[in-house]
Amino acid sequence: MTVRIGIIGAGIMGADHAKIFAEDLPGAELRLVVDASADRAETLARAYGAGAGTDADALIARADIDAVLIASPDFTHAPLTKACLAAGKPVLCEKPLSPLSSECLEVMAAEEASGRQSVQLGFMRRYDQSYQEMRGALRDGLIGRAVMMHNFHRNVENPAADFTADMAITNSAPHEFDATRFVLGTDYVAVTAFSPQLASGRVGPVVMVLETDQGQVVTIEVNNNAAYGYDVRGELVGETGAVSLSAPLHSRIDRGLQQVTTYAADWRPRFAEAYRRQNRAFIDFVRSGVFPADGANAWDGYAASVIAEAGVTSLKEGRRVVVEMIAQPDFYRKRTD
Ligand code: ISE
Repeated sequence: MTVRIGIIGAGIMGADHAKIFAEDLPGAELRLVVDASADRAETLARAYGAGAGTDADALIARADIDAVLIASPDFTHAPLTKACLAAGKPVLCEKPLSPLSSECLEVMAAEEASGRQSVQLGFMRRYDQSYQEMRGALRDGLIGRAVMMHNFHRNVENPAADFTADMAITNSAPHEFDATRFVLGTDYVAVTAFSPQLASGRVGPVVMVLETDQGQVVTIEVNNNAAYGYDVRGELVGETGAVSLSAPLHSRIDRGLQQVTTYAADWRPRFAEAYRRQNRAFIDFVRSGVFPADGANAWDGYAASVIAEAGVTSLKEGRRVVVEMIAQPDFYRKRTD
């Protein structure tokens, strides 16, 4: 069965997903692209011979659309995901599920009421080989019990003129909130956030110290104005060893008594294979109805959103904030038990 995909949002990520579905996944067909801008939708759709439009609800309702990819602005994610649930369409939603944990709970309630899981969340780092190997090393006992995990997430410059330190926590850091939960298999109980100021007046880095329910400490630096390149690093420290992420490197220049490697300008080259694997898992999910073993679900989206809210409060109020999550519903446990 060929899975006919409709994409909502023709921005950077919509375009990236369109390319993956149209060119890299033989089991998928890109059928329709919609965007608030008709021009943008048409330009993207034309590149892959798909249809174009501006109406997301019409896309979700169309009988010749089997599954939906949401890559529109963050605040639209939860309402559109709920519309997909109401229409019985499997959906891969870009992160975050919502900047508001209350909206994530609404999505979870709607999904549970539908009786089956159909929401996959775009935390693609779960499909990155380096995070997978880090998690594997921990599970295989190669480094003993996990004690700390350090994370660095640096962008060249913040993506939009209205970008704020809060958004570093609600839009960028959710990747780390989720990847660390995925690697450690634990949840968070508290977060303390700091933000050193930049002389340039640009949005400064946000540094968070998080505590897990297993007594581990996790540090996360999100620097959206690092200037020099896209750079994601991480190290998991165990009681008998440590494992670091290693970004794929295809070449290195040696000349003039120097060794030079390059950085990408943004996250797409670094995580290209992870996006492909994630989307392939989504297509398999649509066909089989079996939620992908490594995929992020709405519960994971809720967890990231609760941590982000606590982080924003901590930054604003200059204090350690307790992370309070509801008990994990059985519905979302089935996948791992
Ligand atoms: C951006 O919002 C993303 O979603 C990317 O995946 C991330 O790597 C980037 O740093 C964020 O700013």
